[in-house]
Amino acid sequence: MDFEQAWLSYRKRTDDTNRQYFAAVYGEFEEPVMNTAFLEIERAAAEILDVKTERKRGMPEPGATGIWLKTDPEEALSEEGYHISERDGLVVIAAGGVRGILYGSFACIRYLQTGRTLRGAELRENPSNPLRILNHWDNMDGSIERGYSGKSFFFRDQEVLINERTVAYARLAASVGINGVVINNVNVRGNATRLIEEPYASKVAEMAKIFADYGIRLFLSLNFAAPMELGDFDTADPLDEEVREWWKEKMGEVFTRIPNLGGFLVKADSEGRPGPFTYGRDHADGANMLAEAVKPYGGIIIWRCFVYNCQQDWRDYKTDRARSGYDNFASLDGRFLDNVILQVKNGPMDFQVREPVHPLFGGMKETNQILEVQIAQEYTGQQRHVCYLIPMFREILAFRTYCSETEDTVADIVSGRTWGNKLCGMAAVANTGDDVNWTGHDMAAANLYGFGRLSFQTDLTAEEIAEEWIVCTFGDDSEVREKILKILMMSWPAYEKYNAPLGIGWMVNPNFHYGPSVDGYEYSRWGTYHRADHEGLGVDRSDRGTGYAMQYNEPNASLYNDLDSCPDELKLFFHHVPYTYRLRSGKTVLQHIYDTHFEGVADAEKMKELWQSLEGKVPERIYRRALERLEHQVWHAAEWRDQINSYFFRKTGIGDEQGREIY
Ligand code: GCW
Repeated sequence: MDFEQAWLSYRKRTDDTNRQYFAAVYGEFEEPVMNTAFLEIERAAAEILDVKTERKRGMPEPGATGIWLKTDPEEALSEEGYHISERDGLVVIAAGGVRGILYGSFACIRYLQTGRTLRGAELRENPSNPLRILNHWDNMDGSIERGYSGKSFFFRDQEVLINERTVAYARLAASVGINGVVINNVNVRGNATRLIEEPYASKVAEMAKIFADYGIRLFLSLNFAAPMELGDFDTADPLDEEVREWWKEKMGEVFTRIPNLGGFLVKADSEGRPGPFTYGRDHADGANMLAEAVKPYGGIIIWRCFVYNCQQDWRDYKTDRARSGYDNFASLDGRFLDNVILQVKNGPMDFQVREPVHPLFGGMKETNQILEVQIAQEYTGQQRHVCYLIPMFREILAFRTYCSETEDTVADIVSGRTWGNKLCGMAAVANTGDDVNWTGHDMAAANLYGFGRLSFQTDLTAEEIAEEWIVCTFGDDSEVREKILKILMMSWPAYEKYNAPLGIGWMVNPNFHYGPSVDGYEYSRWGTYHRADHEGLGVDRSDRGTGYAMQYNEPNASLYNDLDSCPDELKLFFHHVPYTYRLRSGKTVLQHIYDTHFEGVADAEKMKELWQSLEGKVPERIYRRALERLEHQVWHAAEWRDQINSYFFRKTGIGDEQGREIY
């Protein structure tokens, strides 16, 4: 099987002070996750230290050295939390539950990978977010919606695929703290609707077992119209008694067949998918019907809020796609059952390189919420451009919503700190496929690694996460570390610079969402406009325009509503402004566009040069693969620069203050 181990490709370390600990592991290993923890420690010890680990049942004798895996309800730890402490040659990994033991074990392995000694170690972690989920948009024919790293490793030719890669994937996910995985596309079509039935369900159960051994719960995306497609109903009305009965029975079957199933993710009434609207019902009716049916089995329903009118008339200046999430869901606050979670994209549009934070965060007080981000780089360079997204996610998490006096950030809300709820967390649309390196661009693995680490430990900085990933992946040569860190940290700002300016977004080729096309979506039905004319551009979302800004709590509403106080980077998202308007930076909008587009390309060149200076210091195959992409990125960034700059030069007739070439 042709795949690498990404950050778990262990390299030897000879000069290690950690050998003594890894020679013996104490504990009870019957429970499958405990057994996994042992096997992982054993494997790391063999591959990194050349040490053979002995499995020792029970408690260590006084004076013994090694690692003791100890579930300990006495410790002030959540079920997934762990406490690592070393004294006199014995490392104790104490945890609230078996998954905590597994995460603690991977944390110990990170000590090895990053060359830190466990002597005197003292580390206590409780995960920040209860749910840390990857959403795969994989289809049963093996394709992946918005997939940029090859084909699905979950499905092939309408079959569920289980092989070595399944386990390798579970290891990668668990090693960074992922505890939930949705294996199929939210657009549930064709045979995917049947995943809840035989013959598929038994295969899904087999996969769920593999994941369960790594502390991960498997989820499926569900087709709201299943009663019509699988049953013989002519309705899927959530208030129809027979439909409700059908779901209850169906869920009884599914959870019996797939005992480790976590529940379901649902995209309803969105981009042509069926949902409760057809029957004059609302999202609470829809979600609650399913929640009731899965409740007896401890299942949860994750209901997406990506609901908007995708049949808009571009001539219509009043309808605003950005408003739709809030308009559809905010008034339903308090109506969802407690095993329903609303999953909200980070911004109100769709994963653009820059968007304001979605106003549903802080807009609902009695509803469980998951923050959905996208590490599949649909709009951020499709894993051909480097774009390290963790700095963006950190900004989103730190956003103050003003929904309460304290603990009001997005991180507070989705961790459960604000309202005290337990079902909440973070989800990422995954960036994996069956490419040999999992993520197409080798650098994109930093987003996969980073999402897991950040969702587990939200207080880690983007730099800390990047450095950890670099050292685990490439070793700890200081030049390699510094240069790759530099590339990663400059990559999102660079992408933003040569992309659509100042928060407006969407200047991409329709459908594929790759490459510049300023008017690509301007006269379409998707609600994604920049409204550029010869005088200015941007969408008026203030109270004089669509009113979107007023969906925020104060003082955010006023901050965005007012042209001058609105932050530069979001100016065109909230306002239609003249090209000659001076930003807070002192530059005119037009000159800002020119400057950032020239800078963005220079940044891309810089990233390529930094990488080239590492030739011979990183593995040759990785060097080549990434170089090819960086070369493409430089070329493609120039394409972005020249199309965007020329477009605005032609619209305005105003040249660049510095006289640089515009076409
Ligand atoms: O970003 C859009 C994508 C669709 C996707 C949709 C969604 C799965 O272009 O491909 O569909 O979002 O999030 O549901």
